Amino acid sequence: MAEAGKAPVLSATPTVLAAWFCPFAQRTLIAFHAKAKPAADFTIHEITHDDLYSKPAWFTDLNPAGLIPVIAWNPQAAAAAAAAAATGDTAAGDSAAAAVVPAAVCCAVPAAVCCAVPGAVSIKESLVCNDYIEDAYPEPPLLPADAVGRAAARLLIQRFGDKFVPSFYKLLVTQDAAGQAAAAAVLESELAWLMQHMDAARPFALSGQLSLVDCAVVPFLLRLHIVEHYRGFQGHKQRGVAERLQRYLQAAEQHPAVAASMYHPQGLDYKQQLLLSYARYADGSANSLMAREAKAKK
Ligand SMILES: N[C@@H](CCC(=O)N[C@@H](CS)C(=O)NCC(=O)O)C(=O)O
Repeated sequence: MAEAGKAPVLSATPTVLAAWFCPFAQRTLIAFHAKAKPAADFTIHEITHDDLYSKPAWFTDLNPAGLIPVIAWNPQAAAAAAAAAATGDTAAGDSAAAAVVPAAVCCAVPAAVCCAVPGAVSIKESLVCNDYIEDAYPEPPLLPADAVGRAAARLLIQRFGDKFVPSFYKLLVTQDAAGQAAAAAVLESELAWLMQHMDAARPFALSGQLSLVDCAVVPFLLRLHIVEHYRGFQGHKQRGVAERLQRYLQAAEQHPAVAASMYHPQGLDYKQQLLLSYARYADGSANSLMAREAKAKK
């Protein structure tokens, strides 16, 4: 068993709770890498597989749902550290994030982004995290400037989350051939729909620039080899899809923000390790929220 990891020490700059194998966390890492510099502007805290599923208190303190990604920071940490330094209390300064701010400070942030770590802000849900990043870090913009373009982007993101993502998991967790064929048909038609609704002439989904649409869809499109391997999925090779998809993924993988989000902590082959990490979905033994939802879905 992998050794359980440590709790992140929150500072005044955001920490992203992520795992290399998680497509939802990858959405947020792509958006962050597109806008800001890791280490200087944000910290990535890699959660271990064990902690993700055993959910130690420090994790559910940040997100009671026990899901990643989470973006968390402690707005008071800098002030607390400075105050501790001024009084010579270096021990308190070192653990400024741990809880030097009274719990009541939490009331200063809206309840939905408050958490059990006193004073800290905690944002959850990959698409909400990405909207936050877009709002908080304006450059470069990841949405079109015009309202109609923004609506188009949001429709693509919403449909992908409503249809593509559940059918991807459904295809993986379903054990019977008829159920797999039904899920594969939905996945195939959703992939075709997405390709038809992306910009046909330019590299990314909406234009020549990376957008929130790319952040939302690329992590899952990078995992199509998993459904091909375990379920014989061929939808990405269909006419009218294959060529555009190939060009799209080539451009995406070359984008520095996407490239930075494709890592394995021990430096092993990323796509091969991804394949192995989905074995428990394919044999039906995965017990994650997505696996349980997919199994329950008719
Ligand atoms: N709707 C959530 C889904 C996040 C999610 O399911 N993340 C997985 C890792 S890829 C997780 O945290 N799983 C833990 C569990 O299911 O217990 C989002 O978009 O952020």
